[in-house]
Amino acid sequence: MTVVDTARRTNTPLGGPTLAQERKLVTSIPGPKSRRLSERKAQAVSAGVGISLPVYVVAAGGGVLVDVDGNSLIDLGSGIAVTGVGNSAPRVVAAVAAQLAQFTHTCFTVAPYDSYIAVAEALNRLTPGDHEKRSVLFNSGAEAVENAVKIARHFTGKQAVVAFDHAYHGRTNLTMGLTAKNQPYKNGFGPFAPEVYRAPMSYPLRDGGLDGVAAANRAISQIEKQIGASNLAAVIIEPIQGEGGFIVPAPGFLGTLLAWCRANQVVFIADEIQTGFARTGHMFACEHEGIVPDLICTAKGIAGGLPLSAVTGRADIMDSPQAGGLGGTYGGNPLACAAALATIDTYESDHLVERAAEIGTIMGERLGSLAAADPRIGEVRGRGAMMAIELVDPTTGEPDAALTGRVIAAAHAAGVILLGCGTYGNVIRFLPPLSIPDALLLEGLQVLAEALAADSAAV
Ligand code: PLZ
Repeated sequence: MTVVDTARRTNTPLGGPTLAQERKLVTSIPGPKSRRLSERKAQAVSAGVGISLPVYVVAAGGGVLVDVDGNSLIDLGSGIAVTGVGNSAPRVVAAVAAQLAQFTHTCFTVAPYDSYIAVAEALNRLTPGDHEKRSVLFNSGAEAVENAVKIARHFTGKQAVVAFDHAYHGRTNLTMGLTAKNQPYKNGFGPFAPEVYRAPMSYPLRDGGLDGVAAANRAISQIEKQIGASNLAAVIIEPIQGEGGFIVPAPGFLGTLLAWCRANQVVFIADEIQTGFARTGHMFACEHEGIVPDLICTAKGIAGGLPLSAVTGRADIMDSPQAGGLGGTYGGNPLACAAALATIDTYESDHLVERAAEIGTIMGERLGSLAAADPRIGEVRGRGAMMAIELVDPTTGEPDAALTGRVIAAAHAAGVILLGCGTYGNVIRFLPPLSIPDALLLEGLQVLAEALAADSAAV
């Protein structure tokens, strides 16, 4: 069966590494060669660049990363939700190699090429809604968000933008302003762009069980009183918040907000940079609630690891800016476009939407049974291959960031790459590549279970 074959696949020889799909530690983590590289990094790279797990990678594919010391680690992070199709996925390797031999760059806005158009056509086809759409390509997620805001302002002739509590939209000046969390993203980096406002999010675990419609009405009331729809160009929201803690808003929250935006000539921008491309068990997370955004920002999973991002949306909005108003030297670079076309083909041909849902079932069952027996797991949440646990003090329900840090460190030491997130630093997120074999996924979750058990034994 295709889905299972995909899941069991190790990367084939089309240029991608053929790696044993196993967790194998031959040194302590990090090993001596990685530690030496960390010393060089400290001397050569800005201290502002933090590292979650300082093992230096030499190869990756399927569900593993292999480091310079010869350790093979289980990857439950996908480079932060990027390598959905797996590292060096065979179709991506072949397409990029072929493009590399043809030409590497002309600048699309100087002398164009057809792959850029093909990526735009694919995005227009795949994103929610069957209305007429246009797309524009950039390099990073933050750049896509910046441009979505530019386009919304141009179209509406208005300036204010609303983002939500716990939001993450990037590290450039405007997107730092949209991002909620101070440390480490914003501290000392101001002043931030004007006309950015924050509204309360729906956070079912922590907002007293407010239902989605009530939570949206709370946000809308605040927006109306503090900003006014006549000044508001756009509302931007992650349909499931990523860095903020994999917060899934209560049902009805997104739909109520969208309806208010439509009624008030406010552009509704979905930031699907982390949730997009099969990750949640739909091609886009908005589809879980039948939400059709005006504009949608994508990046990460779009191109199998090559830098590419996009804004896609309603043709009338997207065609508003003057010619020359949108662009950039590298946006929609030919190598990234070749990678994106091969990546999108892989999602579709290998049925990775279904595979993400299957991974969600496996993770949901395993994490659910852990949570049932462990009151420190305050909640298991997420969709498809984007799930998380929120760790709390069982007596007070307060976030337990210290426990979270210890469990992640223990998993790293045991050869499993786990990522933390959350405003309170108490969420562990699971973002496996969709190419991970089931056995490796289950082994990774078993290491998590052992790390949690060992921690409670130690206390
Ligand atoms: N919007 C929803 O998740 C990137 C950030 C990692 P860029 N998230 C990972 C880090 O520490 O910098 C992200 C996101 C959402 C926007 C972005 C920004 O995407 O490609 O990192 O600019």
